[in-house]
Amino acid sequence: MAIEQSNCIRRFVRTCTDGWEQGWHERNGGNLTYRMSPEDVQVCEPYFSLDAGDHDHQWHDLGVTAANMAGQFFITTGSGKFMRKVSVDLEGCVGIVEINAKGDAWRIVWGLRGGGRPTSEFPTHVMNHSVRAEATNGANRVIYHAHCPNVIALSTLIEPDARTWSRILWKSMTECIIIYPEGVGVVPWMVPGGADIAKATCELMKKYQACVWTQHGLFVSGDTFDNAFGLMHTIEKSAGLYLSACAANGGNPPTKLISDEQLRDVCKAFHVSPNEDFLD
Ligand code: 2HA
Ligand code: ZN
Repeated sequence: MAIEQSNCIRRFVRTCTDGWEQGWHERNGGNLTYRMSPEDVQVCEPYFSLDAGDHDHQWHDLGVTAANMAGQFFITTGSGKFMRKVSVDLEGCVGIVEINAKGDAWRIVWGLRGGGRPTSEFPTHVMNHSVRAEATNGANRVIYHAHCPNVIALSTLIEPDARTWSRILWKSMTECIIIYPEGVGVVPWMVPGGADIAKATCELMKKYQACVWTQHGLFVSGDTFDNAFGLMHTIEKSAGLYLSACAANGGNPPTKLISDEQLRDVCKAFHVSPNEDFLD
């Protein structure tokens, strides 16, 4: 077997390709990380290497500390790498990174050949893995960031407010509230790749599975690649439906959005508890 055939790498690559095909990843836009299970590590370990020459093998400061991520291994897209190229140049675009025993440094153990580094959002991803693992009792393994065009367009029109966003998204497509009954968090416009956006996102991800990054895109989590991708897709589609309905209505908000009562009925039928703060 080659490492390319492992389930975790196959699913990682498929997610990158799916996101590219959706039009979410212009140039080097977006990034994906996966926290490997012990079985994943066992399957991939024979391919790990700490020899100089294959890739940078030094420990590097993470810039933050995530104690519950100590000793974990992550598959990550590389800084400046293109999602479009992941399926054709896996070892150049993607790496496996180990977190040290203190949870404050990383080193590459596989991939990112030719001097590659983990995504510029790696500290943000690791901090959010830490928060989501805590919030889901270890179930969450995927953090995914994409430049979804409809979400970005909508963020240029409405206030960066979680209640406003959640209501619009829930009310534009019936099954949204089943997928994210807690709603979505919203991070106001911030410089990407820094400590501030990492902290702001982490604070919100204690409560939400997904956060809008105003005029930038979407940041989601999930237990599996399918669920993280599906959440991204559901939110992006709903934002697009709202925008098309506004356009079809001469630029005015749609007149027949799903009512609060209907949202409650859906929740009842599907046994989910909505975030009551966001319902009238
Ligand atoms: O990886 O999308 O937010 C490039 C980005 C940073
Ligand atoms: Zn981005």
